Amino acid sequence: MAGARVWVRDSEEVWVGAEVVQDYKGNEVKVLLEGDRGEKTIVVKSDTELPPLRNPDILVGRDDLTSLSNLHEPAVLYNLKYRFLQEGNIYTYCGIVLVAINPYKELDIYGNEFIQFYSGCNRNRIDPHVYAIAEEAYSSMCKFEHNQSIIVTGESGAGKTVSAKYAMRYFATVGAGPGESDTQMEKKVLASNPIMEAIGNAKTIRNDNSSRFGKYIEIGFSKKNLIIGANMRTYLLEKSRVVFQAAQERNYHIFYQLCAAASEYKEFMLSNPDDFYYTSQGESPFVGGVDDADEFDETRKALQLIGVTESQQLMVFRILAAILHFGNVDFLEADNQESCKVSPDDISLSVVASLLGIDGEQMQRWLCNRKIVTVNETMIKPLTESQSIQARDALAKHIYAQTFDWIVGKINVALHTEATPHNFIGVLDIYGFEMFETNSFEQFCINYANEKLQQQFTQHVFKLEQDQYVEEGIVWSFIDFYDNQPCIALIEEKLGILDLLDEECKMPNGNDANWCQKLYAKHLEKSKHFAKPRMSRSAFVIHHFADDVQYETGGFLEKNRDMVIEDHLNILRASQFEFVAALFREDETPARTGKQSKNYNKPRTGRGSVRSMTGPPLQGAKKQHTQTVGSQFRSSLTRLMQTLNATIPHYIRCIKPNDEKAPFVFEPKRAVEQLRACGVLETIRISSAGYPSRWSYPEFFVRYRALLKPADIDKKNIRCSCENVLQNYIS
Ligand code: AOV
Ligand code: MG
Repeated sequence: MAGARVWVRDSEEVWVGAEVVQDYKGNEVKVLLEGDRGEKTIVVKSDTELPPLRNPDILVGRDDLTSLSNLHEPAVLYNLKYRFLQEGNIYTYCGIVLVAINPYKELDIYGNEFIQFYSGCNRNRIDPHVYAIAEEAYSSMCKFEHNQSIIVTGESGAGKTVSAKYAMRYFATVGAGPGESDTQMEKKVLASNPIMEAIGNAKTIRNDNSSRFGKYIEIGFSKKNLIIGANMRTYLLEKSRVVFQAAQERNYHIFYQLCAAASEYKEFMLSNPDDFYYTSQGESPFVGGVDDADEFDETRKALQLIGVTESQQLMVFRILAAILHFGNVDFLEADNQESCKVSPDDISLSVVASLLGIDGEQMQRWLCNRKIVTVNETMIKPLTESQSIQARDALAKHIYAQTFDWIVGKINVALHTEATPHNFIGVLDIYGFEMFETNSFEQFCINYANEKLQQQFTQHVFKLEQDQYVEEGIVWSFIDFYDNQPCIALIEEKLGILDLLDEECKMPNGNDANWCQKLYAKHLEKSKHFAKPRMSRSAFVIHHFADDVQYETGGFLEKNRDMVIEDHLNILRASQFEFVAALFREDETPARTGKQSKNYNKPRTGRGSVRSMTGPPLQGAKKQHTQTVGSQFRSSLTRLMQTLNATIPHYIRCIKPNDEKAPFVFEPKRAVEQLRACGVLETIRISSAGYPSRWSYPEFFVRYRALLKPADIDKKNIRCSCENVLQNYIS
């Protein structure tokens, strides 16, 4: 074995190249490491096992990882790194998956000429690209008349939203009718992006433009494969961000955009984001390289394009400005600390009242008191200062969520088509797996969604593999693959985490601590995906497919209940502005999210009980949603999986190569973590456990014909010639 080129584990580089210099001694192999690293003795499991073998140089830089002869983690990592650093290629295939490494640099590979180039091309003949995947989906739709989806995954900041936007741009271009179309449908489809980013994206420590909601947009095509409409479903907006931001983070972009245009809207009395509690907590009001005023212009243009009139825009901005002022409402605690009132010298509430056209006195009253209705009487109970702050924040979140939903509804109306699309291509862009210092309900839901997508992916790949074997008549028994069903079961099944959370929410004295104890009692040592952190009695750990995440239970119940006080809503419903009043009337909820019809989601514009993820219905004195946020999310994910499973999926796996957002820097440790987590290596494991090489007869013939004597070559029967090669050389 001396001379064999192998890969050896390394604490920094993960894997380094080496050459075997000495044969086995027991289970030890001596190797010479590349790059002046010297010699090293490594231990292998048995004297028949080699360290992973390196591929011949001719294969380095292959654009499809599954075409590598030696298919394993070091080969994959090296190949991706080589393409990324040496060739500046961010895209590589791994079988059916497109791996995209975030370059953190504008690349000149997305212009219209590239779209034209990829259009109509078979992916095997051209460089991997998000446009190639989009083309594959488009042509597959045209050919098979089947719905498709593009599923983009990857951790926060990996490049999902960027990839999804390019995919949408591709469809908008190839699916546009000839000449200038009257409806400008494709322009409207694209205009939805800046709007949704303004109201649903924010700066986090992981990503300056982090999506804080999930989105599945179905682009509908006619029989002639031209775009005729679209429909968007959104998933669980992170509402808590409206009232709270961690250090270095921001609220939703739209608030800063609005502040940047303060001078245009004098009546809103806006100023610097630093002046508002809701936009200053992160102490980081700017995003590098972003001009909020310019972005705001783009947001407004896009709103105009999808048909939000200027007066409607003004109302939306008015409401958003009111939210900022609302966050500045201060309370004065009474001496006995049992009640409070709005500070008399604080004008914020009166600004809110005038902006929203509501009764400020009433609002003041119901911010500081609560009505308690019993069988016999109705009592008024004063609230403490912290309860009043909580009530204020809950209402601010609700107002934002209703506005968000109204805009989503408007977009859906604009994208709606009377004709039923012949087929659709769905593009899924959700929030990526994330883990912060402190993780709460939001991270729990986000990571749960990613867990579901991961499962959808492995099941699909697994099934494809199996189908291919059946088709080729190859007999073999299947290997195990990492199945994350037990983790999903822990979260969503009966007496699982969400179920116990809902139970606790129903209890009159339910609280986070009790729920946490119940989780320990039920799942500790019973589920291998559940653990209790050593130093805490108020947190739990889930072993996710991507990583272990510790969740703090504080706040889960409140976020899951998501209650708004009925008296507050009544004040808003009595607004002098019909726009505001309608936003909070139950029966006028505009077209919403999370619903689907059998084939294509017609936007719902009429009245009815369409409820959104972000603004569910309310009932009773202190209204409780018929469904908790967690169980709504669970149902909407189930529906999403059903939709995805009924389409032909195309996967894009985004990789974040470094945490510094540095252009073309590849940290092998970070990359390998994600490759392991996102299923790329799992796919490879499935492939290489079966038959790792897939060659067509012509490909095989071209590569190995040199080994044949002319007499063995039968050009009319390539298959037979291939068999001759094998017969001659494999004994
Ligand atoms: P995400 O969607 O995966 O994160 P984004 O798509 O927002 O991540 O990408 C983060 C940033 O990386 C972008 O704002 C760009 O600056 C850069 N980037 C990503 N892809 C490219 C590309 N192809 N070319 C150039 N720059 C790119 V999150 O929504 O946080 O889960 O929740
Ligand atoms: Mg995103």
